[in-house]
Amino acid sequence: MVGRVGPDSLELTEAHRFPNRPVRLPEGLRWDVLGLYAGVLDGLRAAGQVDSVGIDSWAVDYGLLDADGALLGNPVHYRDTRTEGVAEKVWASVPAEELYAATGLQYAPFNTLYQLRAERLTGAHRLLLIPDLLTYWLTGEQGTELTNASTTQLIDPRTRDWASDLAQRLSVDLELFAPLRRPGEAAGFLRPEVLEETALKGPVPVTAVGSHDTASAVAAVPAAAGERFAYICTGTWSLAGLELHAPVLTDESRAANFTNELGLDGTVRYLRNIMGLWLLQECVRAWGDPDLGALLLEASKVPALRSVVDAGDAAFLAPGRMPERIAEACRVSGQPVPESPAEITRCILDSLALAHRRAVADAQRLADQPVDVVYVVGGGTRNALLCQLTADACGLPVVAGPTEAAALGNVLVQARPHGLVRDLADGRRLLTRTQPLTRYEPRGRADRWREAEARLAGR
Ligand code: LRH
Repeated sequence: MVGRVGPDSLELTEAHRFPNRPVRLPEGLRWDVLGLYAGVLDGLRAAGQVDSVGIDSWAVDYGLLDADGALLGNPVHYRDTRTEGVAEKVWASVPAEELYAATGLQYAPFNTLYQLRAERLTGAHRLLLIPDLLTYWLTGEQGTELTNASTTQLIDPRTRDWASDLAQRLSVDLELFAPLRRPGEAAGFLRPEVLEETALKGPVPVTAVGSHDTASAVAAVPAAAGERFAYICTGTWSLAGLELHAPVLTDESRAANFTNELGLDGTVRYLRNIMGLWLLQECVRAWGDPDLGALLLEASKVPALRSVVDAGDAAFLAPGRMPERIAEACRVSGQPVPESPAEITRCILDSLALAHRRAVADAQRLADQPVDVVYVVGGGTRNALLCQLTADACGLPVVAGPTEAAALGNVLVQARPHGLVRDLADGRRLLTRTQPLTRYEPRGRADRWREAEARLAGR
């Protein structure tokens, strides 16, 4: 994506798009990270001359480098099964309560900390999270960007630095990680070979951004200063919660599985992971990629809330057989079993809206921070039915947009050292003035959502 930022303008254009296809090998699910890097180079070539480059990606995953800086094997996908049963081993050394008090991170089987427990570290001298790995290949310089580092479960959200005592207790060698760098800091320059391959003229600086895609997406929530808002970053995942100025580390918050990831300018992303459109993406893949617009139209005509599943359930994490798994979840909870693609799609969208409702309500309660509006950003903003259902379920207006929130949040941070954007609030002002947004008012009966919620809770 190429961003153009001026004092009163912000434009994004797509230079190049390529699929990110995980690969199933006999040893497990892996990322094709060389393919991704090649895609990045193609993108830079297609973009043409730029003043700055910044990289963000999904969280928690990493590549290991040997003493010469060469990649040791294909990075493991966080949906791989290697972390099954690993958390319990970690909790035997440090109980889950203590882990949460020290890091504020939700339990997810794929947190880097658990992955490391399942890792063979022989010969590994350095661990680089995915965006840091791509940045290293572009610049030759190694660093660990803070917002993404906060998803490793090795960062203390109060000090915004490594949780060294915890690492020591768990025998994690923090020397594996390159020094922390913060969004807005310089991350090097494109290497001469990269310039040659992309036909760009140097020097081209690379800037550390909120390299966790969700940090960048939250930075692009077009809220006004002083507004009381919740956000939902929708895409493969739904990340729903609040922006706070201090972490919530209570045991109640842990039990509700809320996470305290780090955002820009000293903020905390207090949110819950919900399976998101992954549920639909996997079904669509199983159905041989039917026309999505037609499917959503049909789904809008299916009666609402007939069957719902728990869209926060880690049972939906792994790929494969998704229509069957959803139907099965409805069957075992004694609800009508959705059969046609339209019925299953409706079940997924109702379930996501319900999970959004629960997360937005729980976050307000746990952080004691009420809201008046829900901002929905990311790929799911294209799904009008999901946005409307989310407004209905939350009983709050939804403001949807921008769709390319992560890319915009990324670009806004790069614009800072150029003097074009001062801070988070300034970036958001620019977004509100320049990005098309759609408002959805809540409709329908709130008691129907309460009933569906009770149905799930009573499983
Ligand atoms: C979204 C995301 C999310 C993480 C998950 C692994 O892309 O970064 O914030 O929890 O991927």
